[in-house]
Amino acid sequence: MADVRTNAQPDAETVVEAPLPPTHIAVRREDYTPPDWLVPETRLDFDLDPDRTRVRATLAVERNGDHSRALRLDGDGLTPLSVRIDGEDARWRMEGPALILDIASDRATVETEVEIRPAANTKLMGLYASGGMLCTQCEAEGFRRITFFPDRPDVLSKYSVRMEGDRVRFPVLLSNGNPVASGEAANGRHWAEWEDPFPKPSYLFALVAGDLKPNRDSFTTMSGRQVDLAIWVRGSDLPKTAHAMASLKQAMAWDEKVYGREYDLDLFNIVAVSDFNMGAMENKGLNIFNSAYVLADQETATDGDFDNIARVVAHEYFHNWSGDRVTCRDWFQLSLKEGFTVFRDQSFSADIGSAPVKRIEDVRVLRAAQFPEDAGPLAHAVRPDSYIEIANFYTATVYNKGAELIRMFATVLGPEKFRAGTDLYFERHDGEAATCDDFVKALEDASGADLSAFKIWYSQAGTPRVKARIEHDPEAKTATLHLDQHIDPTPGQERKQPMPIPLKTALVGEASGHEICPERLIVLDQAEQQVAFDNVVEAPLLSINRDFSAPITVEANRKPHELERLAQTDTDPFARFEAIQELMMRSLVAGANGQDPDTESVIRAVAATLNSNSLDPAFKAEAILLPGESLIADRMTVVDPDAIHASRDALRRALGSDLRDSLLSAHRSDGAAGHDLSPAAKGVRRLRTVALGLLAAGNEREGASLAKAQFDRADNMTDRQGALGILVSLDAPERQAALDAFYQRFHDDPLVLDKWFALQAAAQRKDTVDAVRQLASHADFTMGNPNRLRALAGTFGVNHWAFHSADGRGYAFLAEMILAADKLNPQVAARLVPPLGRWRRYEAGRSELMRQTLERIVAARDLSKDVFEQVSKSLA
Ligand code: 0A1
Ligand code: ZN
Repeated sequence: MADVRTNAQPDAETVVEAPLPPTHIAVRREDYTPPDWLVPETRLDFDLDPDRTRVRATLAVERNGDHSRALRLDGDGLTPLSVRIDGEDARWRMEGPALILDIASDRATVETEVEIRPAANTKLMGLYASGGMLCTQCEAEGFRRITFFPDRPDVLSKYSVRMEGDRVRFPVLLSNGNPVASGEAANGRHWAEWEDPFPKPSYLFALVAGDLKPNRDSFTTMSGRQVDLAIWVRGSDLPKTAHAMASLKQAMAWDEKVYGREYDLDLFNIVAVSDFNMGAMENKGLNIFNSAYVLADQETATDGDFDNIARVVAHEYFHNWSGDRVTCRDWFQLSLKEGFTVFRDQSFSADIGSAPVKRIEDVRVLRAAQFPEDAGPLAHAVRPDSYIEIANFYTATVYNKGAELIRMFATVLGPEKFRAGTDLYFERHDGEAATCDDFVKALEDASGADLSAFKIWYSQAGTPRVKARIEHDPEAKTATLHLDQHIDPTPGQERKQPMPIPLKTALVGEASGHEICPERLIVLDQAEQQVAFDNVVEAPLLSINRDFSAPITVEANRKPHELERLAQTDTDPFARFEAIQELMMRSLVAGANGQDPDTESVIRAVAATLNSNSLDPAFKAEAILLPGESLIADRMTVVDPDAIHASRDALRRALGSDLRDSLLSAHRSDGAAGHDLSPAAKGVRRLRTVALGLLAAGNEREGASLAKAQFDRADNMTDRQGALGILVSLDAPERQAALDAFYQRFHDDPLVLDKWFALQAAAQRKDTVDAVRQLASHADFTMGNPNRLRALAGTFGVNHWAFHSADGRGYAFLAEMILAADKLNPQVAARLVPPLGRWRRYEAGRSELMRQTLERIVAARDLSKDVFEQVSKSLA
């Protein structure tokens, strides 16, 4: 039955059935129209209580343009308790979840009142309870779960907020902007008022009420203003906030220096919450963080955790300009703020750490998360054309490929013109809701460059595959580079156009090892293209897509010995990394296909890297780490997970035993005190564990005892987790001993306990599927906490070999988790689906089991639209 409720016609008989807004139907980009009504001012009044919170909203509304359409206020699960227009009780009706008001005048004051139940909000969207506090998450469409509002990013409003709540339970009351007043109220309650002078879309609204303690600091901006900073956490977590605070100040200084962006309020608050669907949220002046991206100390956080905190703190802070001051017109433009902001946080991390290693890490993430997206049933463009549930589009494509797109603009324009372009973008669109086209236009206008050809990167999905072949004419001392590009069809895009692909390219002399033709930027923009090189004085080796200048895959006709040579001589660190990885990949794919894996060339290349005196340990660690099993799967026509695992295992064993001495000395290398977070010390620790992993592959007994020794001696979580991560995959008594010791020591720390779950879900063992099932019944497991669910089910889903157990038990387990989680938190449940989605690529037995599993999920009753979209698209 259509969900039509109204106050004007309370009798069911007389209710005219309005068409139900279809919920599982796609929203399309081409249907965008400007808002019918604007809301220049919004006043919110919260009477806070976990069980029943009253929300009164007073909206100053203004007709936008010449039309007579009603005012439509989005709602989600809300029932109006009262609706007033200009102070009078008003007639209203519901269309599905939305509140519809007919307003005759062009301006009006609309007041609504609703009651919501934060403690019962398991979706963690809107106002919800977490660890005794109340907090909000509104992006993308959570605000409509708090109050009726035109909940779309192009309706910008100035907010003033009053909240009242129990003084003991909620001593701290925060919202966006600046505090303007506070006081005591009756019955042990108190109140606070906040005002945000910057108009913002509803998705940036935030409120926090809880018993929190601040780590306070301050930052003086480039124009000499003092900004008060505070990171709010539970009192016992205060000692773990130093790194986040230091990162925040670094990020503020960096954005001034690199982008000329100054912070604009006098106050910047960060709050850590334990239950959060994503990483963090950039609400204006009041960022809300998953505690995993705030809390860290040497004992409980790894180097990777510290890096992630700096990255996410910077990311959210950078959104103040790329997202808040200039926001998105509609959700199809999501990459306008996310791709750009990821690019900004990547550049920041590169600047404060090791740039080459950061670039390798970023490409690793892209290949692991985005390339599979582009190659599977959920492929979509950086600027998608349609969605059923926008929460499903916070993807590696929108974020990470979006960042690569911005990086290509920066590469093509060069740093000065790119900066002029971003300056113009911020200036031109300050206070507006903009589009991806606006961004490109600003870059073009400021630089004089024509970037129109590059816009196809926003609209065309799929990863281009570039074939490259170099032909040398020794007589003429010339070389010709033959390039062609191809993109496989993706859903809804059968035919692909050639894309402009910026390729940083150089030629390296095979004999001399010198760069004989210096790096140049080639833009491949045809299906096929040839590029001439002069002065090619010796046989050349092709160094292409240096620094990963384009998000593509390259198939170059390079022989193993040429790759080996490049791995030792290429002056571009990324290209050097690529050469060795390509060598490994070819060996692994050959092995998995039952062909000769040519292990010798890999062993020589790894040995040369390990023993090099000029390479730093962090780079060595990245270079000698074998490509993961899913990456190998991406290279196979028909995926056989057992064959891939066997091939990878064999290569690791060979490396471990043949290079034992070099690996041992890398493992033992010193110079990394546990508290030392310098890039150099992190590199030493990283190599220590990567080497240990190979040693354990070569000799399980020796590996187990070395790993246990590292575990027992560790004075930091990096070494401890690294050792445990190796032990969990071994059949050794040290394994259980270490797992138990870890649990005993850390079971009271939820973030560390997440690691304990995740490490076991990642174990390379036949019985991992049984282990995860048992862990799902562990007393410390809960589906209600997204971090815990991801640690177990999310990690297991990407444990290629274990998940793809031939009997289908891995699929069955994940399906159970998805269906159970969907009842509580659809957003998080939907994010578990993609590993099942690639069923077409697997060998027949698994493929059929995966498909059946998806069918079973989609047949479930009351499936959320989040999971419905992911599963139905995976089956289509
Ligand atoms: N804009 C945030 C990501 C984010 C998106 C949706 C959320 O809802 C649960 C939460 C956070 C960012 O890019 O950091
Ligand atoms: Zn973001």
